Amino acid sequence: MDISRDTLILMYERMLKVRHFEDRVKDLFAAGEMPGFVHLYLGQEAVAVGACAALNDDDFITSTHRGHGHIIAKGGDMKLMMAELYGKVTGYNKGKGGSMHIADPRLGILGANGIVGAGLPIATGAGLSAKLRKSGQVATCFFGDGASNQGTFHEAINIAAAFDLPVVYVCENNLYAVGTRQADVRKVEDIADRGAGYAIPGLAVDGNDVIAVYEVCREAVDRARAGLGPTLIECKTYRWRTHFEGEPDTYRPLEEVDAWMKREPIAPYRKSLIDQGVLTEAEAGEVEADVLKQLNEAVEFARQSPSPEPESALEDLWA
Ligand SMILES: Cc1ncc(C[n+]2csc(CCOP(=O)(O)OP(=O)(O)O)c2C)c(N)n1
Ligand SMILES: [Mg+2]
Repeated sequence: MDISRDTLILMYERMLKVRHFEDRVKDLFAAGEMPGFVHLYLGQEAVAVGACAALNDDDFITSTHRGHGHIIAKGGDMKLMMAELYGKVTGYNKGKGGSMHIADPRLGILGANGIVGAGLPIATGAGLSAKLRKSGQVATCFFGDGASNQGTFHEAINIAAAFDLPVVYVCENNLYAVGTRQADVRKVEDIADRGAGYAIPGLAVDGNDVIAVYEVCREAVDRARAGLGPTLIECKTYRWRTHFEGEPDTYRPLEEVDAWMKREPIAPYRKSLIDQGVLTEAEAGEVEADVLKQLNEAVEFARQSPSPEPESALEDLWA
């Protein structure tokens, strides 16, 4: 598949943004600078970035409780995200939503979501809306292996298949739902095989290979835009951290974590870009330095922003 130089570099930059953003949030959360809960996306960068690079700016995504990576990958603003995590009035939701409720309708980001499986019907509705309006838009739905055992998965994909809706269902199979190992609660090996139950394509892909994710998603997006209906894509990946920050890591063999961390997605991609002459070593370093500069600015912006006034607590509750 032909992939433009701009797209190749964008994917490198966005994966670095996700990696550094999450790494910094890990430290800031541990230092007690942020309230609430954070679920980090470290290790899964190639999924969000590969899938979103196949979308246009006005296409939709739905996200999950582990949403920072999806939001950055769709072009979300790190300053507004960081301020939201700090609970500041300058954040995406004026500091009232926190990590699990970040949305940006201008970028087609229909929201992170603390309810497991809730993004599936929302993305399906966005697909139905696009079809009825003949807008040509596509909705990509991110969800976990755990969510694929929820009723919403089956209901949403059934109706999307029956109506040929322009939706790409991207399952991030990171082997666990909190501390439950998926092999203990699911009989099928590949979640992708469940596509057969709805007569739609179901494809499994290495979720740590950004090019593989991009290619399979672009084909699914093209299919969706052509009116040929939804696709189910299972990305095999792993989360490096525990389910949420602060939870003890007692349920995973250390060797398993180590083995997956050795298969990290960014360094080999960077090497391949340099080997192919897409970027020089120096240019690759400049991209990373610029990401770190933007991130430092986002943290300073968040720290220096004011908290919401108590009187505003009941504003913005209804739309
Ligand atoms: C409807 C619902 N059930 C249970 C929970 C509690 N919960 C939060 S995340 C999670 C696991 C989700 O696992 P998965 O879908 O694999 O996503 P991952 O955390 O691995 O990214 C559970 C059970 C919830 N938030 N919502
Ligand atoms: Mg999971």
